[in-house]
Amino acid sequence: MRPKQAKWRATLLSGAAIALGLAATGVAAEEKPEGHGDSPAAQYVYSATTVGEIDVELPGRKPGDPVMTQSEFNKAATLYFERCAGCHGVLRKGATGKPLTTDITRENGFEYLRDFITYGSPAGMPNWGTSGEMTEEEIDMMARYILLEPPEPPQFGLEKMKATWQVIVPPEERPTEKMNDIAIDKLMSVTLRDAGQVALIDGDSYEIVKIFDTGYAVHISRMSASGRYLFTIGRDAKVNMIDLWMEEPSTVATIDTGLEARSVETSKFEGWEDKYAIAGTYWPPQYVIMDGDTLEPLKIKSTRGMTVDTQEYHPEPRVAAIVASHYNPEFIVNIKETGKIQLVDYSDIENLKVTEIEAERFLHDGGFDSSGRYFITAANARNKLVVIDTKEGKLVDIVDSQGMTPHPGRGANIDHPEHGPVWATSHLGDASVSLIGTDPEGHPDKAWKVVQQLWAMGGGSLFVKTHPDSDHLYVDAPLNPAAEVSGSIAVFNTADLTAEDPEYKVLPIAEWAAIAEGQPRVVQGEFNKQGDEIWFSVWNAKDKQSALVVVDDKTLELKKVIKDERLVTPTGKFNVYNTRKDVY
Ligand code: DHE
Repeated sequence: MRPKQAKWRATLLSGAAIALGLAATGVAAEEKPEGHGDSPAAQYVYSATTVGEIDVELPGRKPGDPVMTQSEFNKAATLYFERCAGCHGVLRKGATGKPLTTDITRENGFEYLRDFITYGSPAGMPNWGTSGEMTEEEIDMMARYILLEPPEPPQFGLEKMKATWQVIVPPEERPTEKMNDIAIDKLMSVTLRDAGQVALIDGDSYEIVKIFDTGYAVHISRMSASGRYLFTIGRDAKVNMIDLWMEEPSTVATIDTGLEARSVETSKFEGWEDKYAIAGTYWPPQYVIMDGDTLEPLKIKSTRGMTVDTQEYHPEPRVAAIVASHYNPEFIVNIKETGKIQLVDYSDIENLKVTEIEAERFLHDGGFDSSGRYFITAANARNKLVVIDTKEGKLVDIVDSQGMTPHPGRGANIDHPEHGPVWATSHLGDASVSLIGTDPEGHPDKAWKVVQQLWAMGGGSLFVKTHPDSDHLYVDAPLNPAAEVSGSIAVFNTADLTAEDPEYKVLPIAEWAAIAEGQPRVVQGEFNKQGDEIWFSVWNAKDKQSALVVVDDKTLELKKVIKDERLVTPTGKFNVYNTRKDVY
């Protein structure tokens, strides 16, 4: 039960960066490279699902262009945006994968491209053909498609945003005090991914309070600082603003902020509570600051610019995690492909001041240390953790996470018996959990260093979780290929971390959920407000039963299984109190 790093690196590395090695002309295509396409990292590649739905226009035919009909071009574009854009970029200029611009693809030619897509490469390109994921016909079409100039999805400026913006209940018609007897801080907002909904679940009775229609494949929920408004963002960049004070909590405003998105946040600095909201988009590459009462779009800022290392222009740097500073009136915005973190000062948005911090490319998710001062975020494709001092507005350090593809979610803060305050992340590509010291004053020799590595069940982990009142660190592995691992949770006792090789207990969460059909994955623990129980999603296919499993944090025993036919594909869960106060 203790796979060591080397073994897991060997088996999972191949898919960690799906890079089409076209620049290396002459590299022979191989028979099915082991593990391609079915490694955890390969399953966790961004899919531009909404962009994939837009109609694109076949470019005018030039001499030497492959023959393609408009309908084939549309189909190929959808396939490209959904399967390939995550690594090679929407505009094919390259991201974690190599560029696929026509100067490169045309030099390689149709047969080469067709074989490359069919067989993959040892550098990380999946074997789309031999794995059965694309038909011969689709591959033929895709090889022709990438010989043509890429279509560019539309931009999304103020006019378009305003055209989608709806204030369903204006602020003056909303209550001035809480009108219901719901224990708001105890609510759990649960993403129902494939239903495009969120469920609000009562933290005491486990009853569903209400289900809301939100954006397509909704991604996360965030709370306004006061705890009154809940914001959700769909993959289609739709933001919903839900007023939890109304007699029946309801959506009071919505807006489309672009075509693809993953992040939303609200202003939290003292004196600015609930004043602004911000949404970051994958396409177009930009973020928008909105009025915190109505979602009126106020300021849009493009993220296009130079990469941090090679200082080359990048046309589509996506916005990854956004958090709100507790020390300054600032949003902290991760810009993925350029590797920059922007501190966006919202105290005067007409004269917007942005501090741009040089970090590391491929920034993804992250969270605060226990003091709320330091933001620690993963540059996952570079195996690095970047530390930002949000009080001073500076880069503190860039730390090697010592594992393969760190994926912290918001991370987990532990008071370590030997090393003092530490922050934890697990990894997508191996079984390790890295603990880094976060107390530069009390433990200066440990600060911003990996002070300990733990070994959990296996690769494919996405989220770790604890709570200030808990003695446990929970580690999931939803993308692990083995069903018994992806259906379980590893739990470390944080008081026992001084042992030479700390053991973990395995909680068979999927088994406890007793779901007859499918192979559900167990994902993302979230504590309740009191910190005495943790909820897990048992995430099954859309047409199969899913569940939420509640575990007693003190006894590690099953407390409750929540099943309801409306709980379709539950993934992320956000307790109102913990989310608004950044407790994790
Ligand atoms: Fe997420 C957070 C992006 C796939 C569940 N996800 C985030 C954040 C980003 C992101 C940028 C941080 C938001 C923030 O803090 O502001 N996620 C992406 C992707 O690009 C990716 C890899 C592929 C895609 O096309 O979307 C992706 N994510 C997934 C999933 O497949 C998950 C497991 C299930 C789902 O619902 O889609 C998933 N992501 C989550 C969750 C969080 C998240 C639950 C918030 C965790 C938290 O505790 O804060």
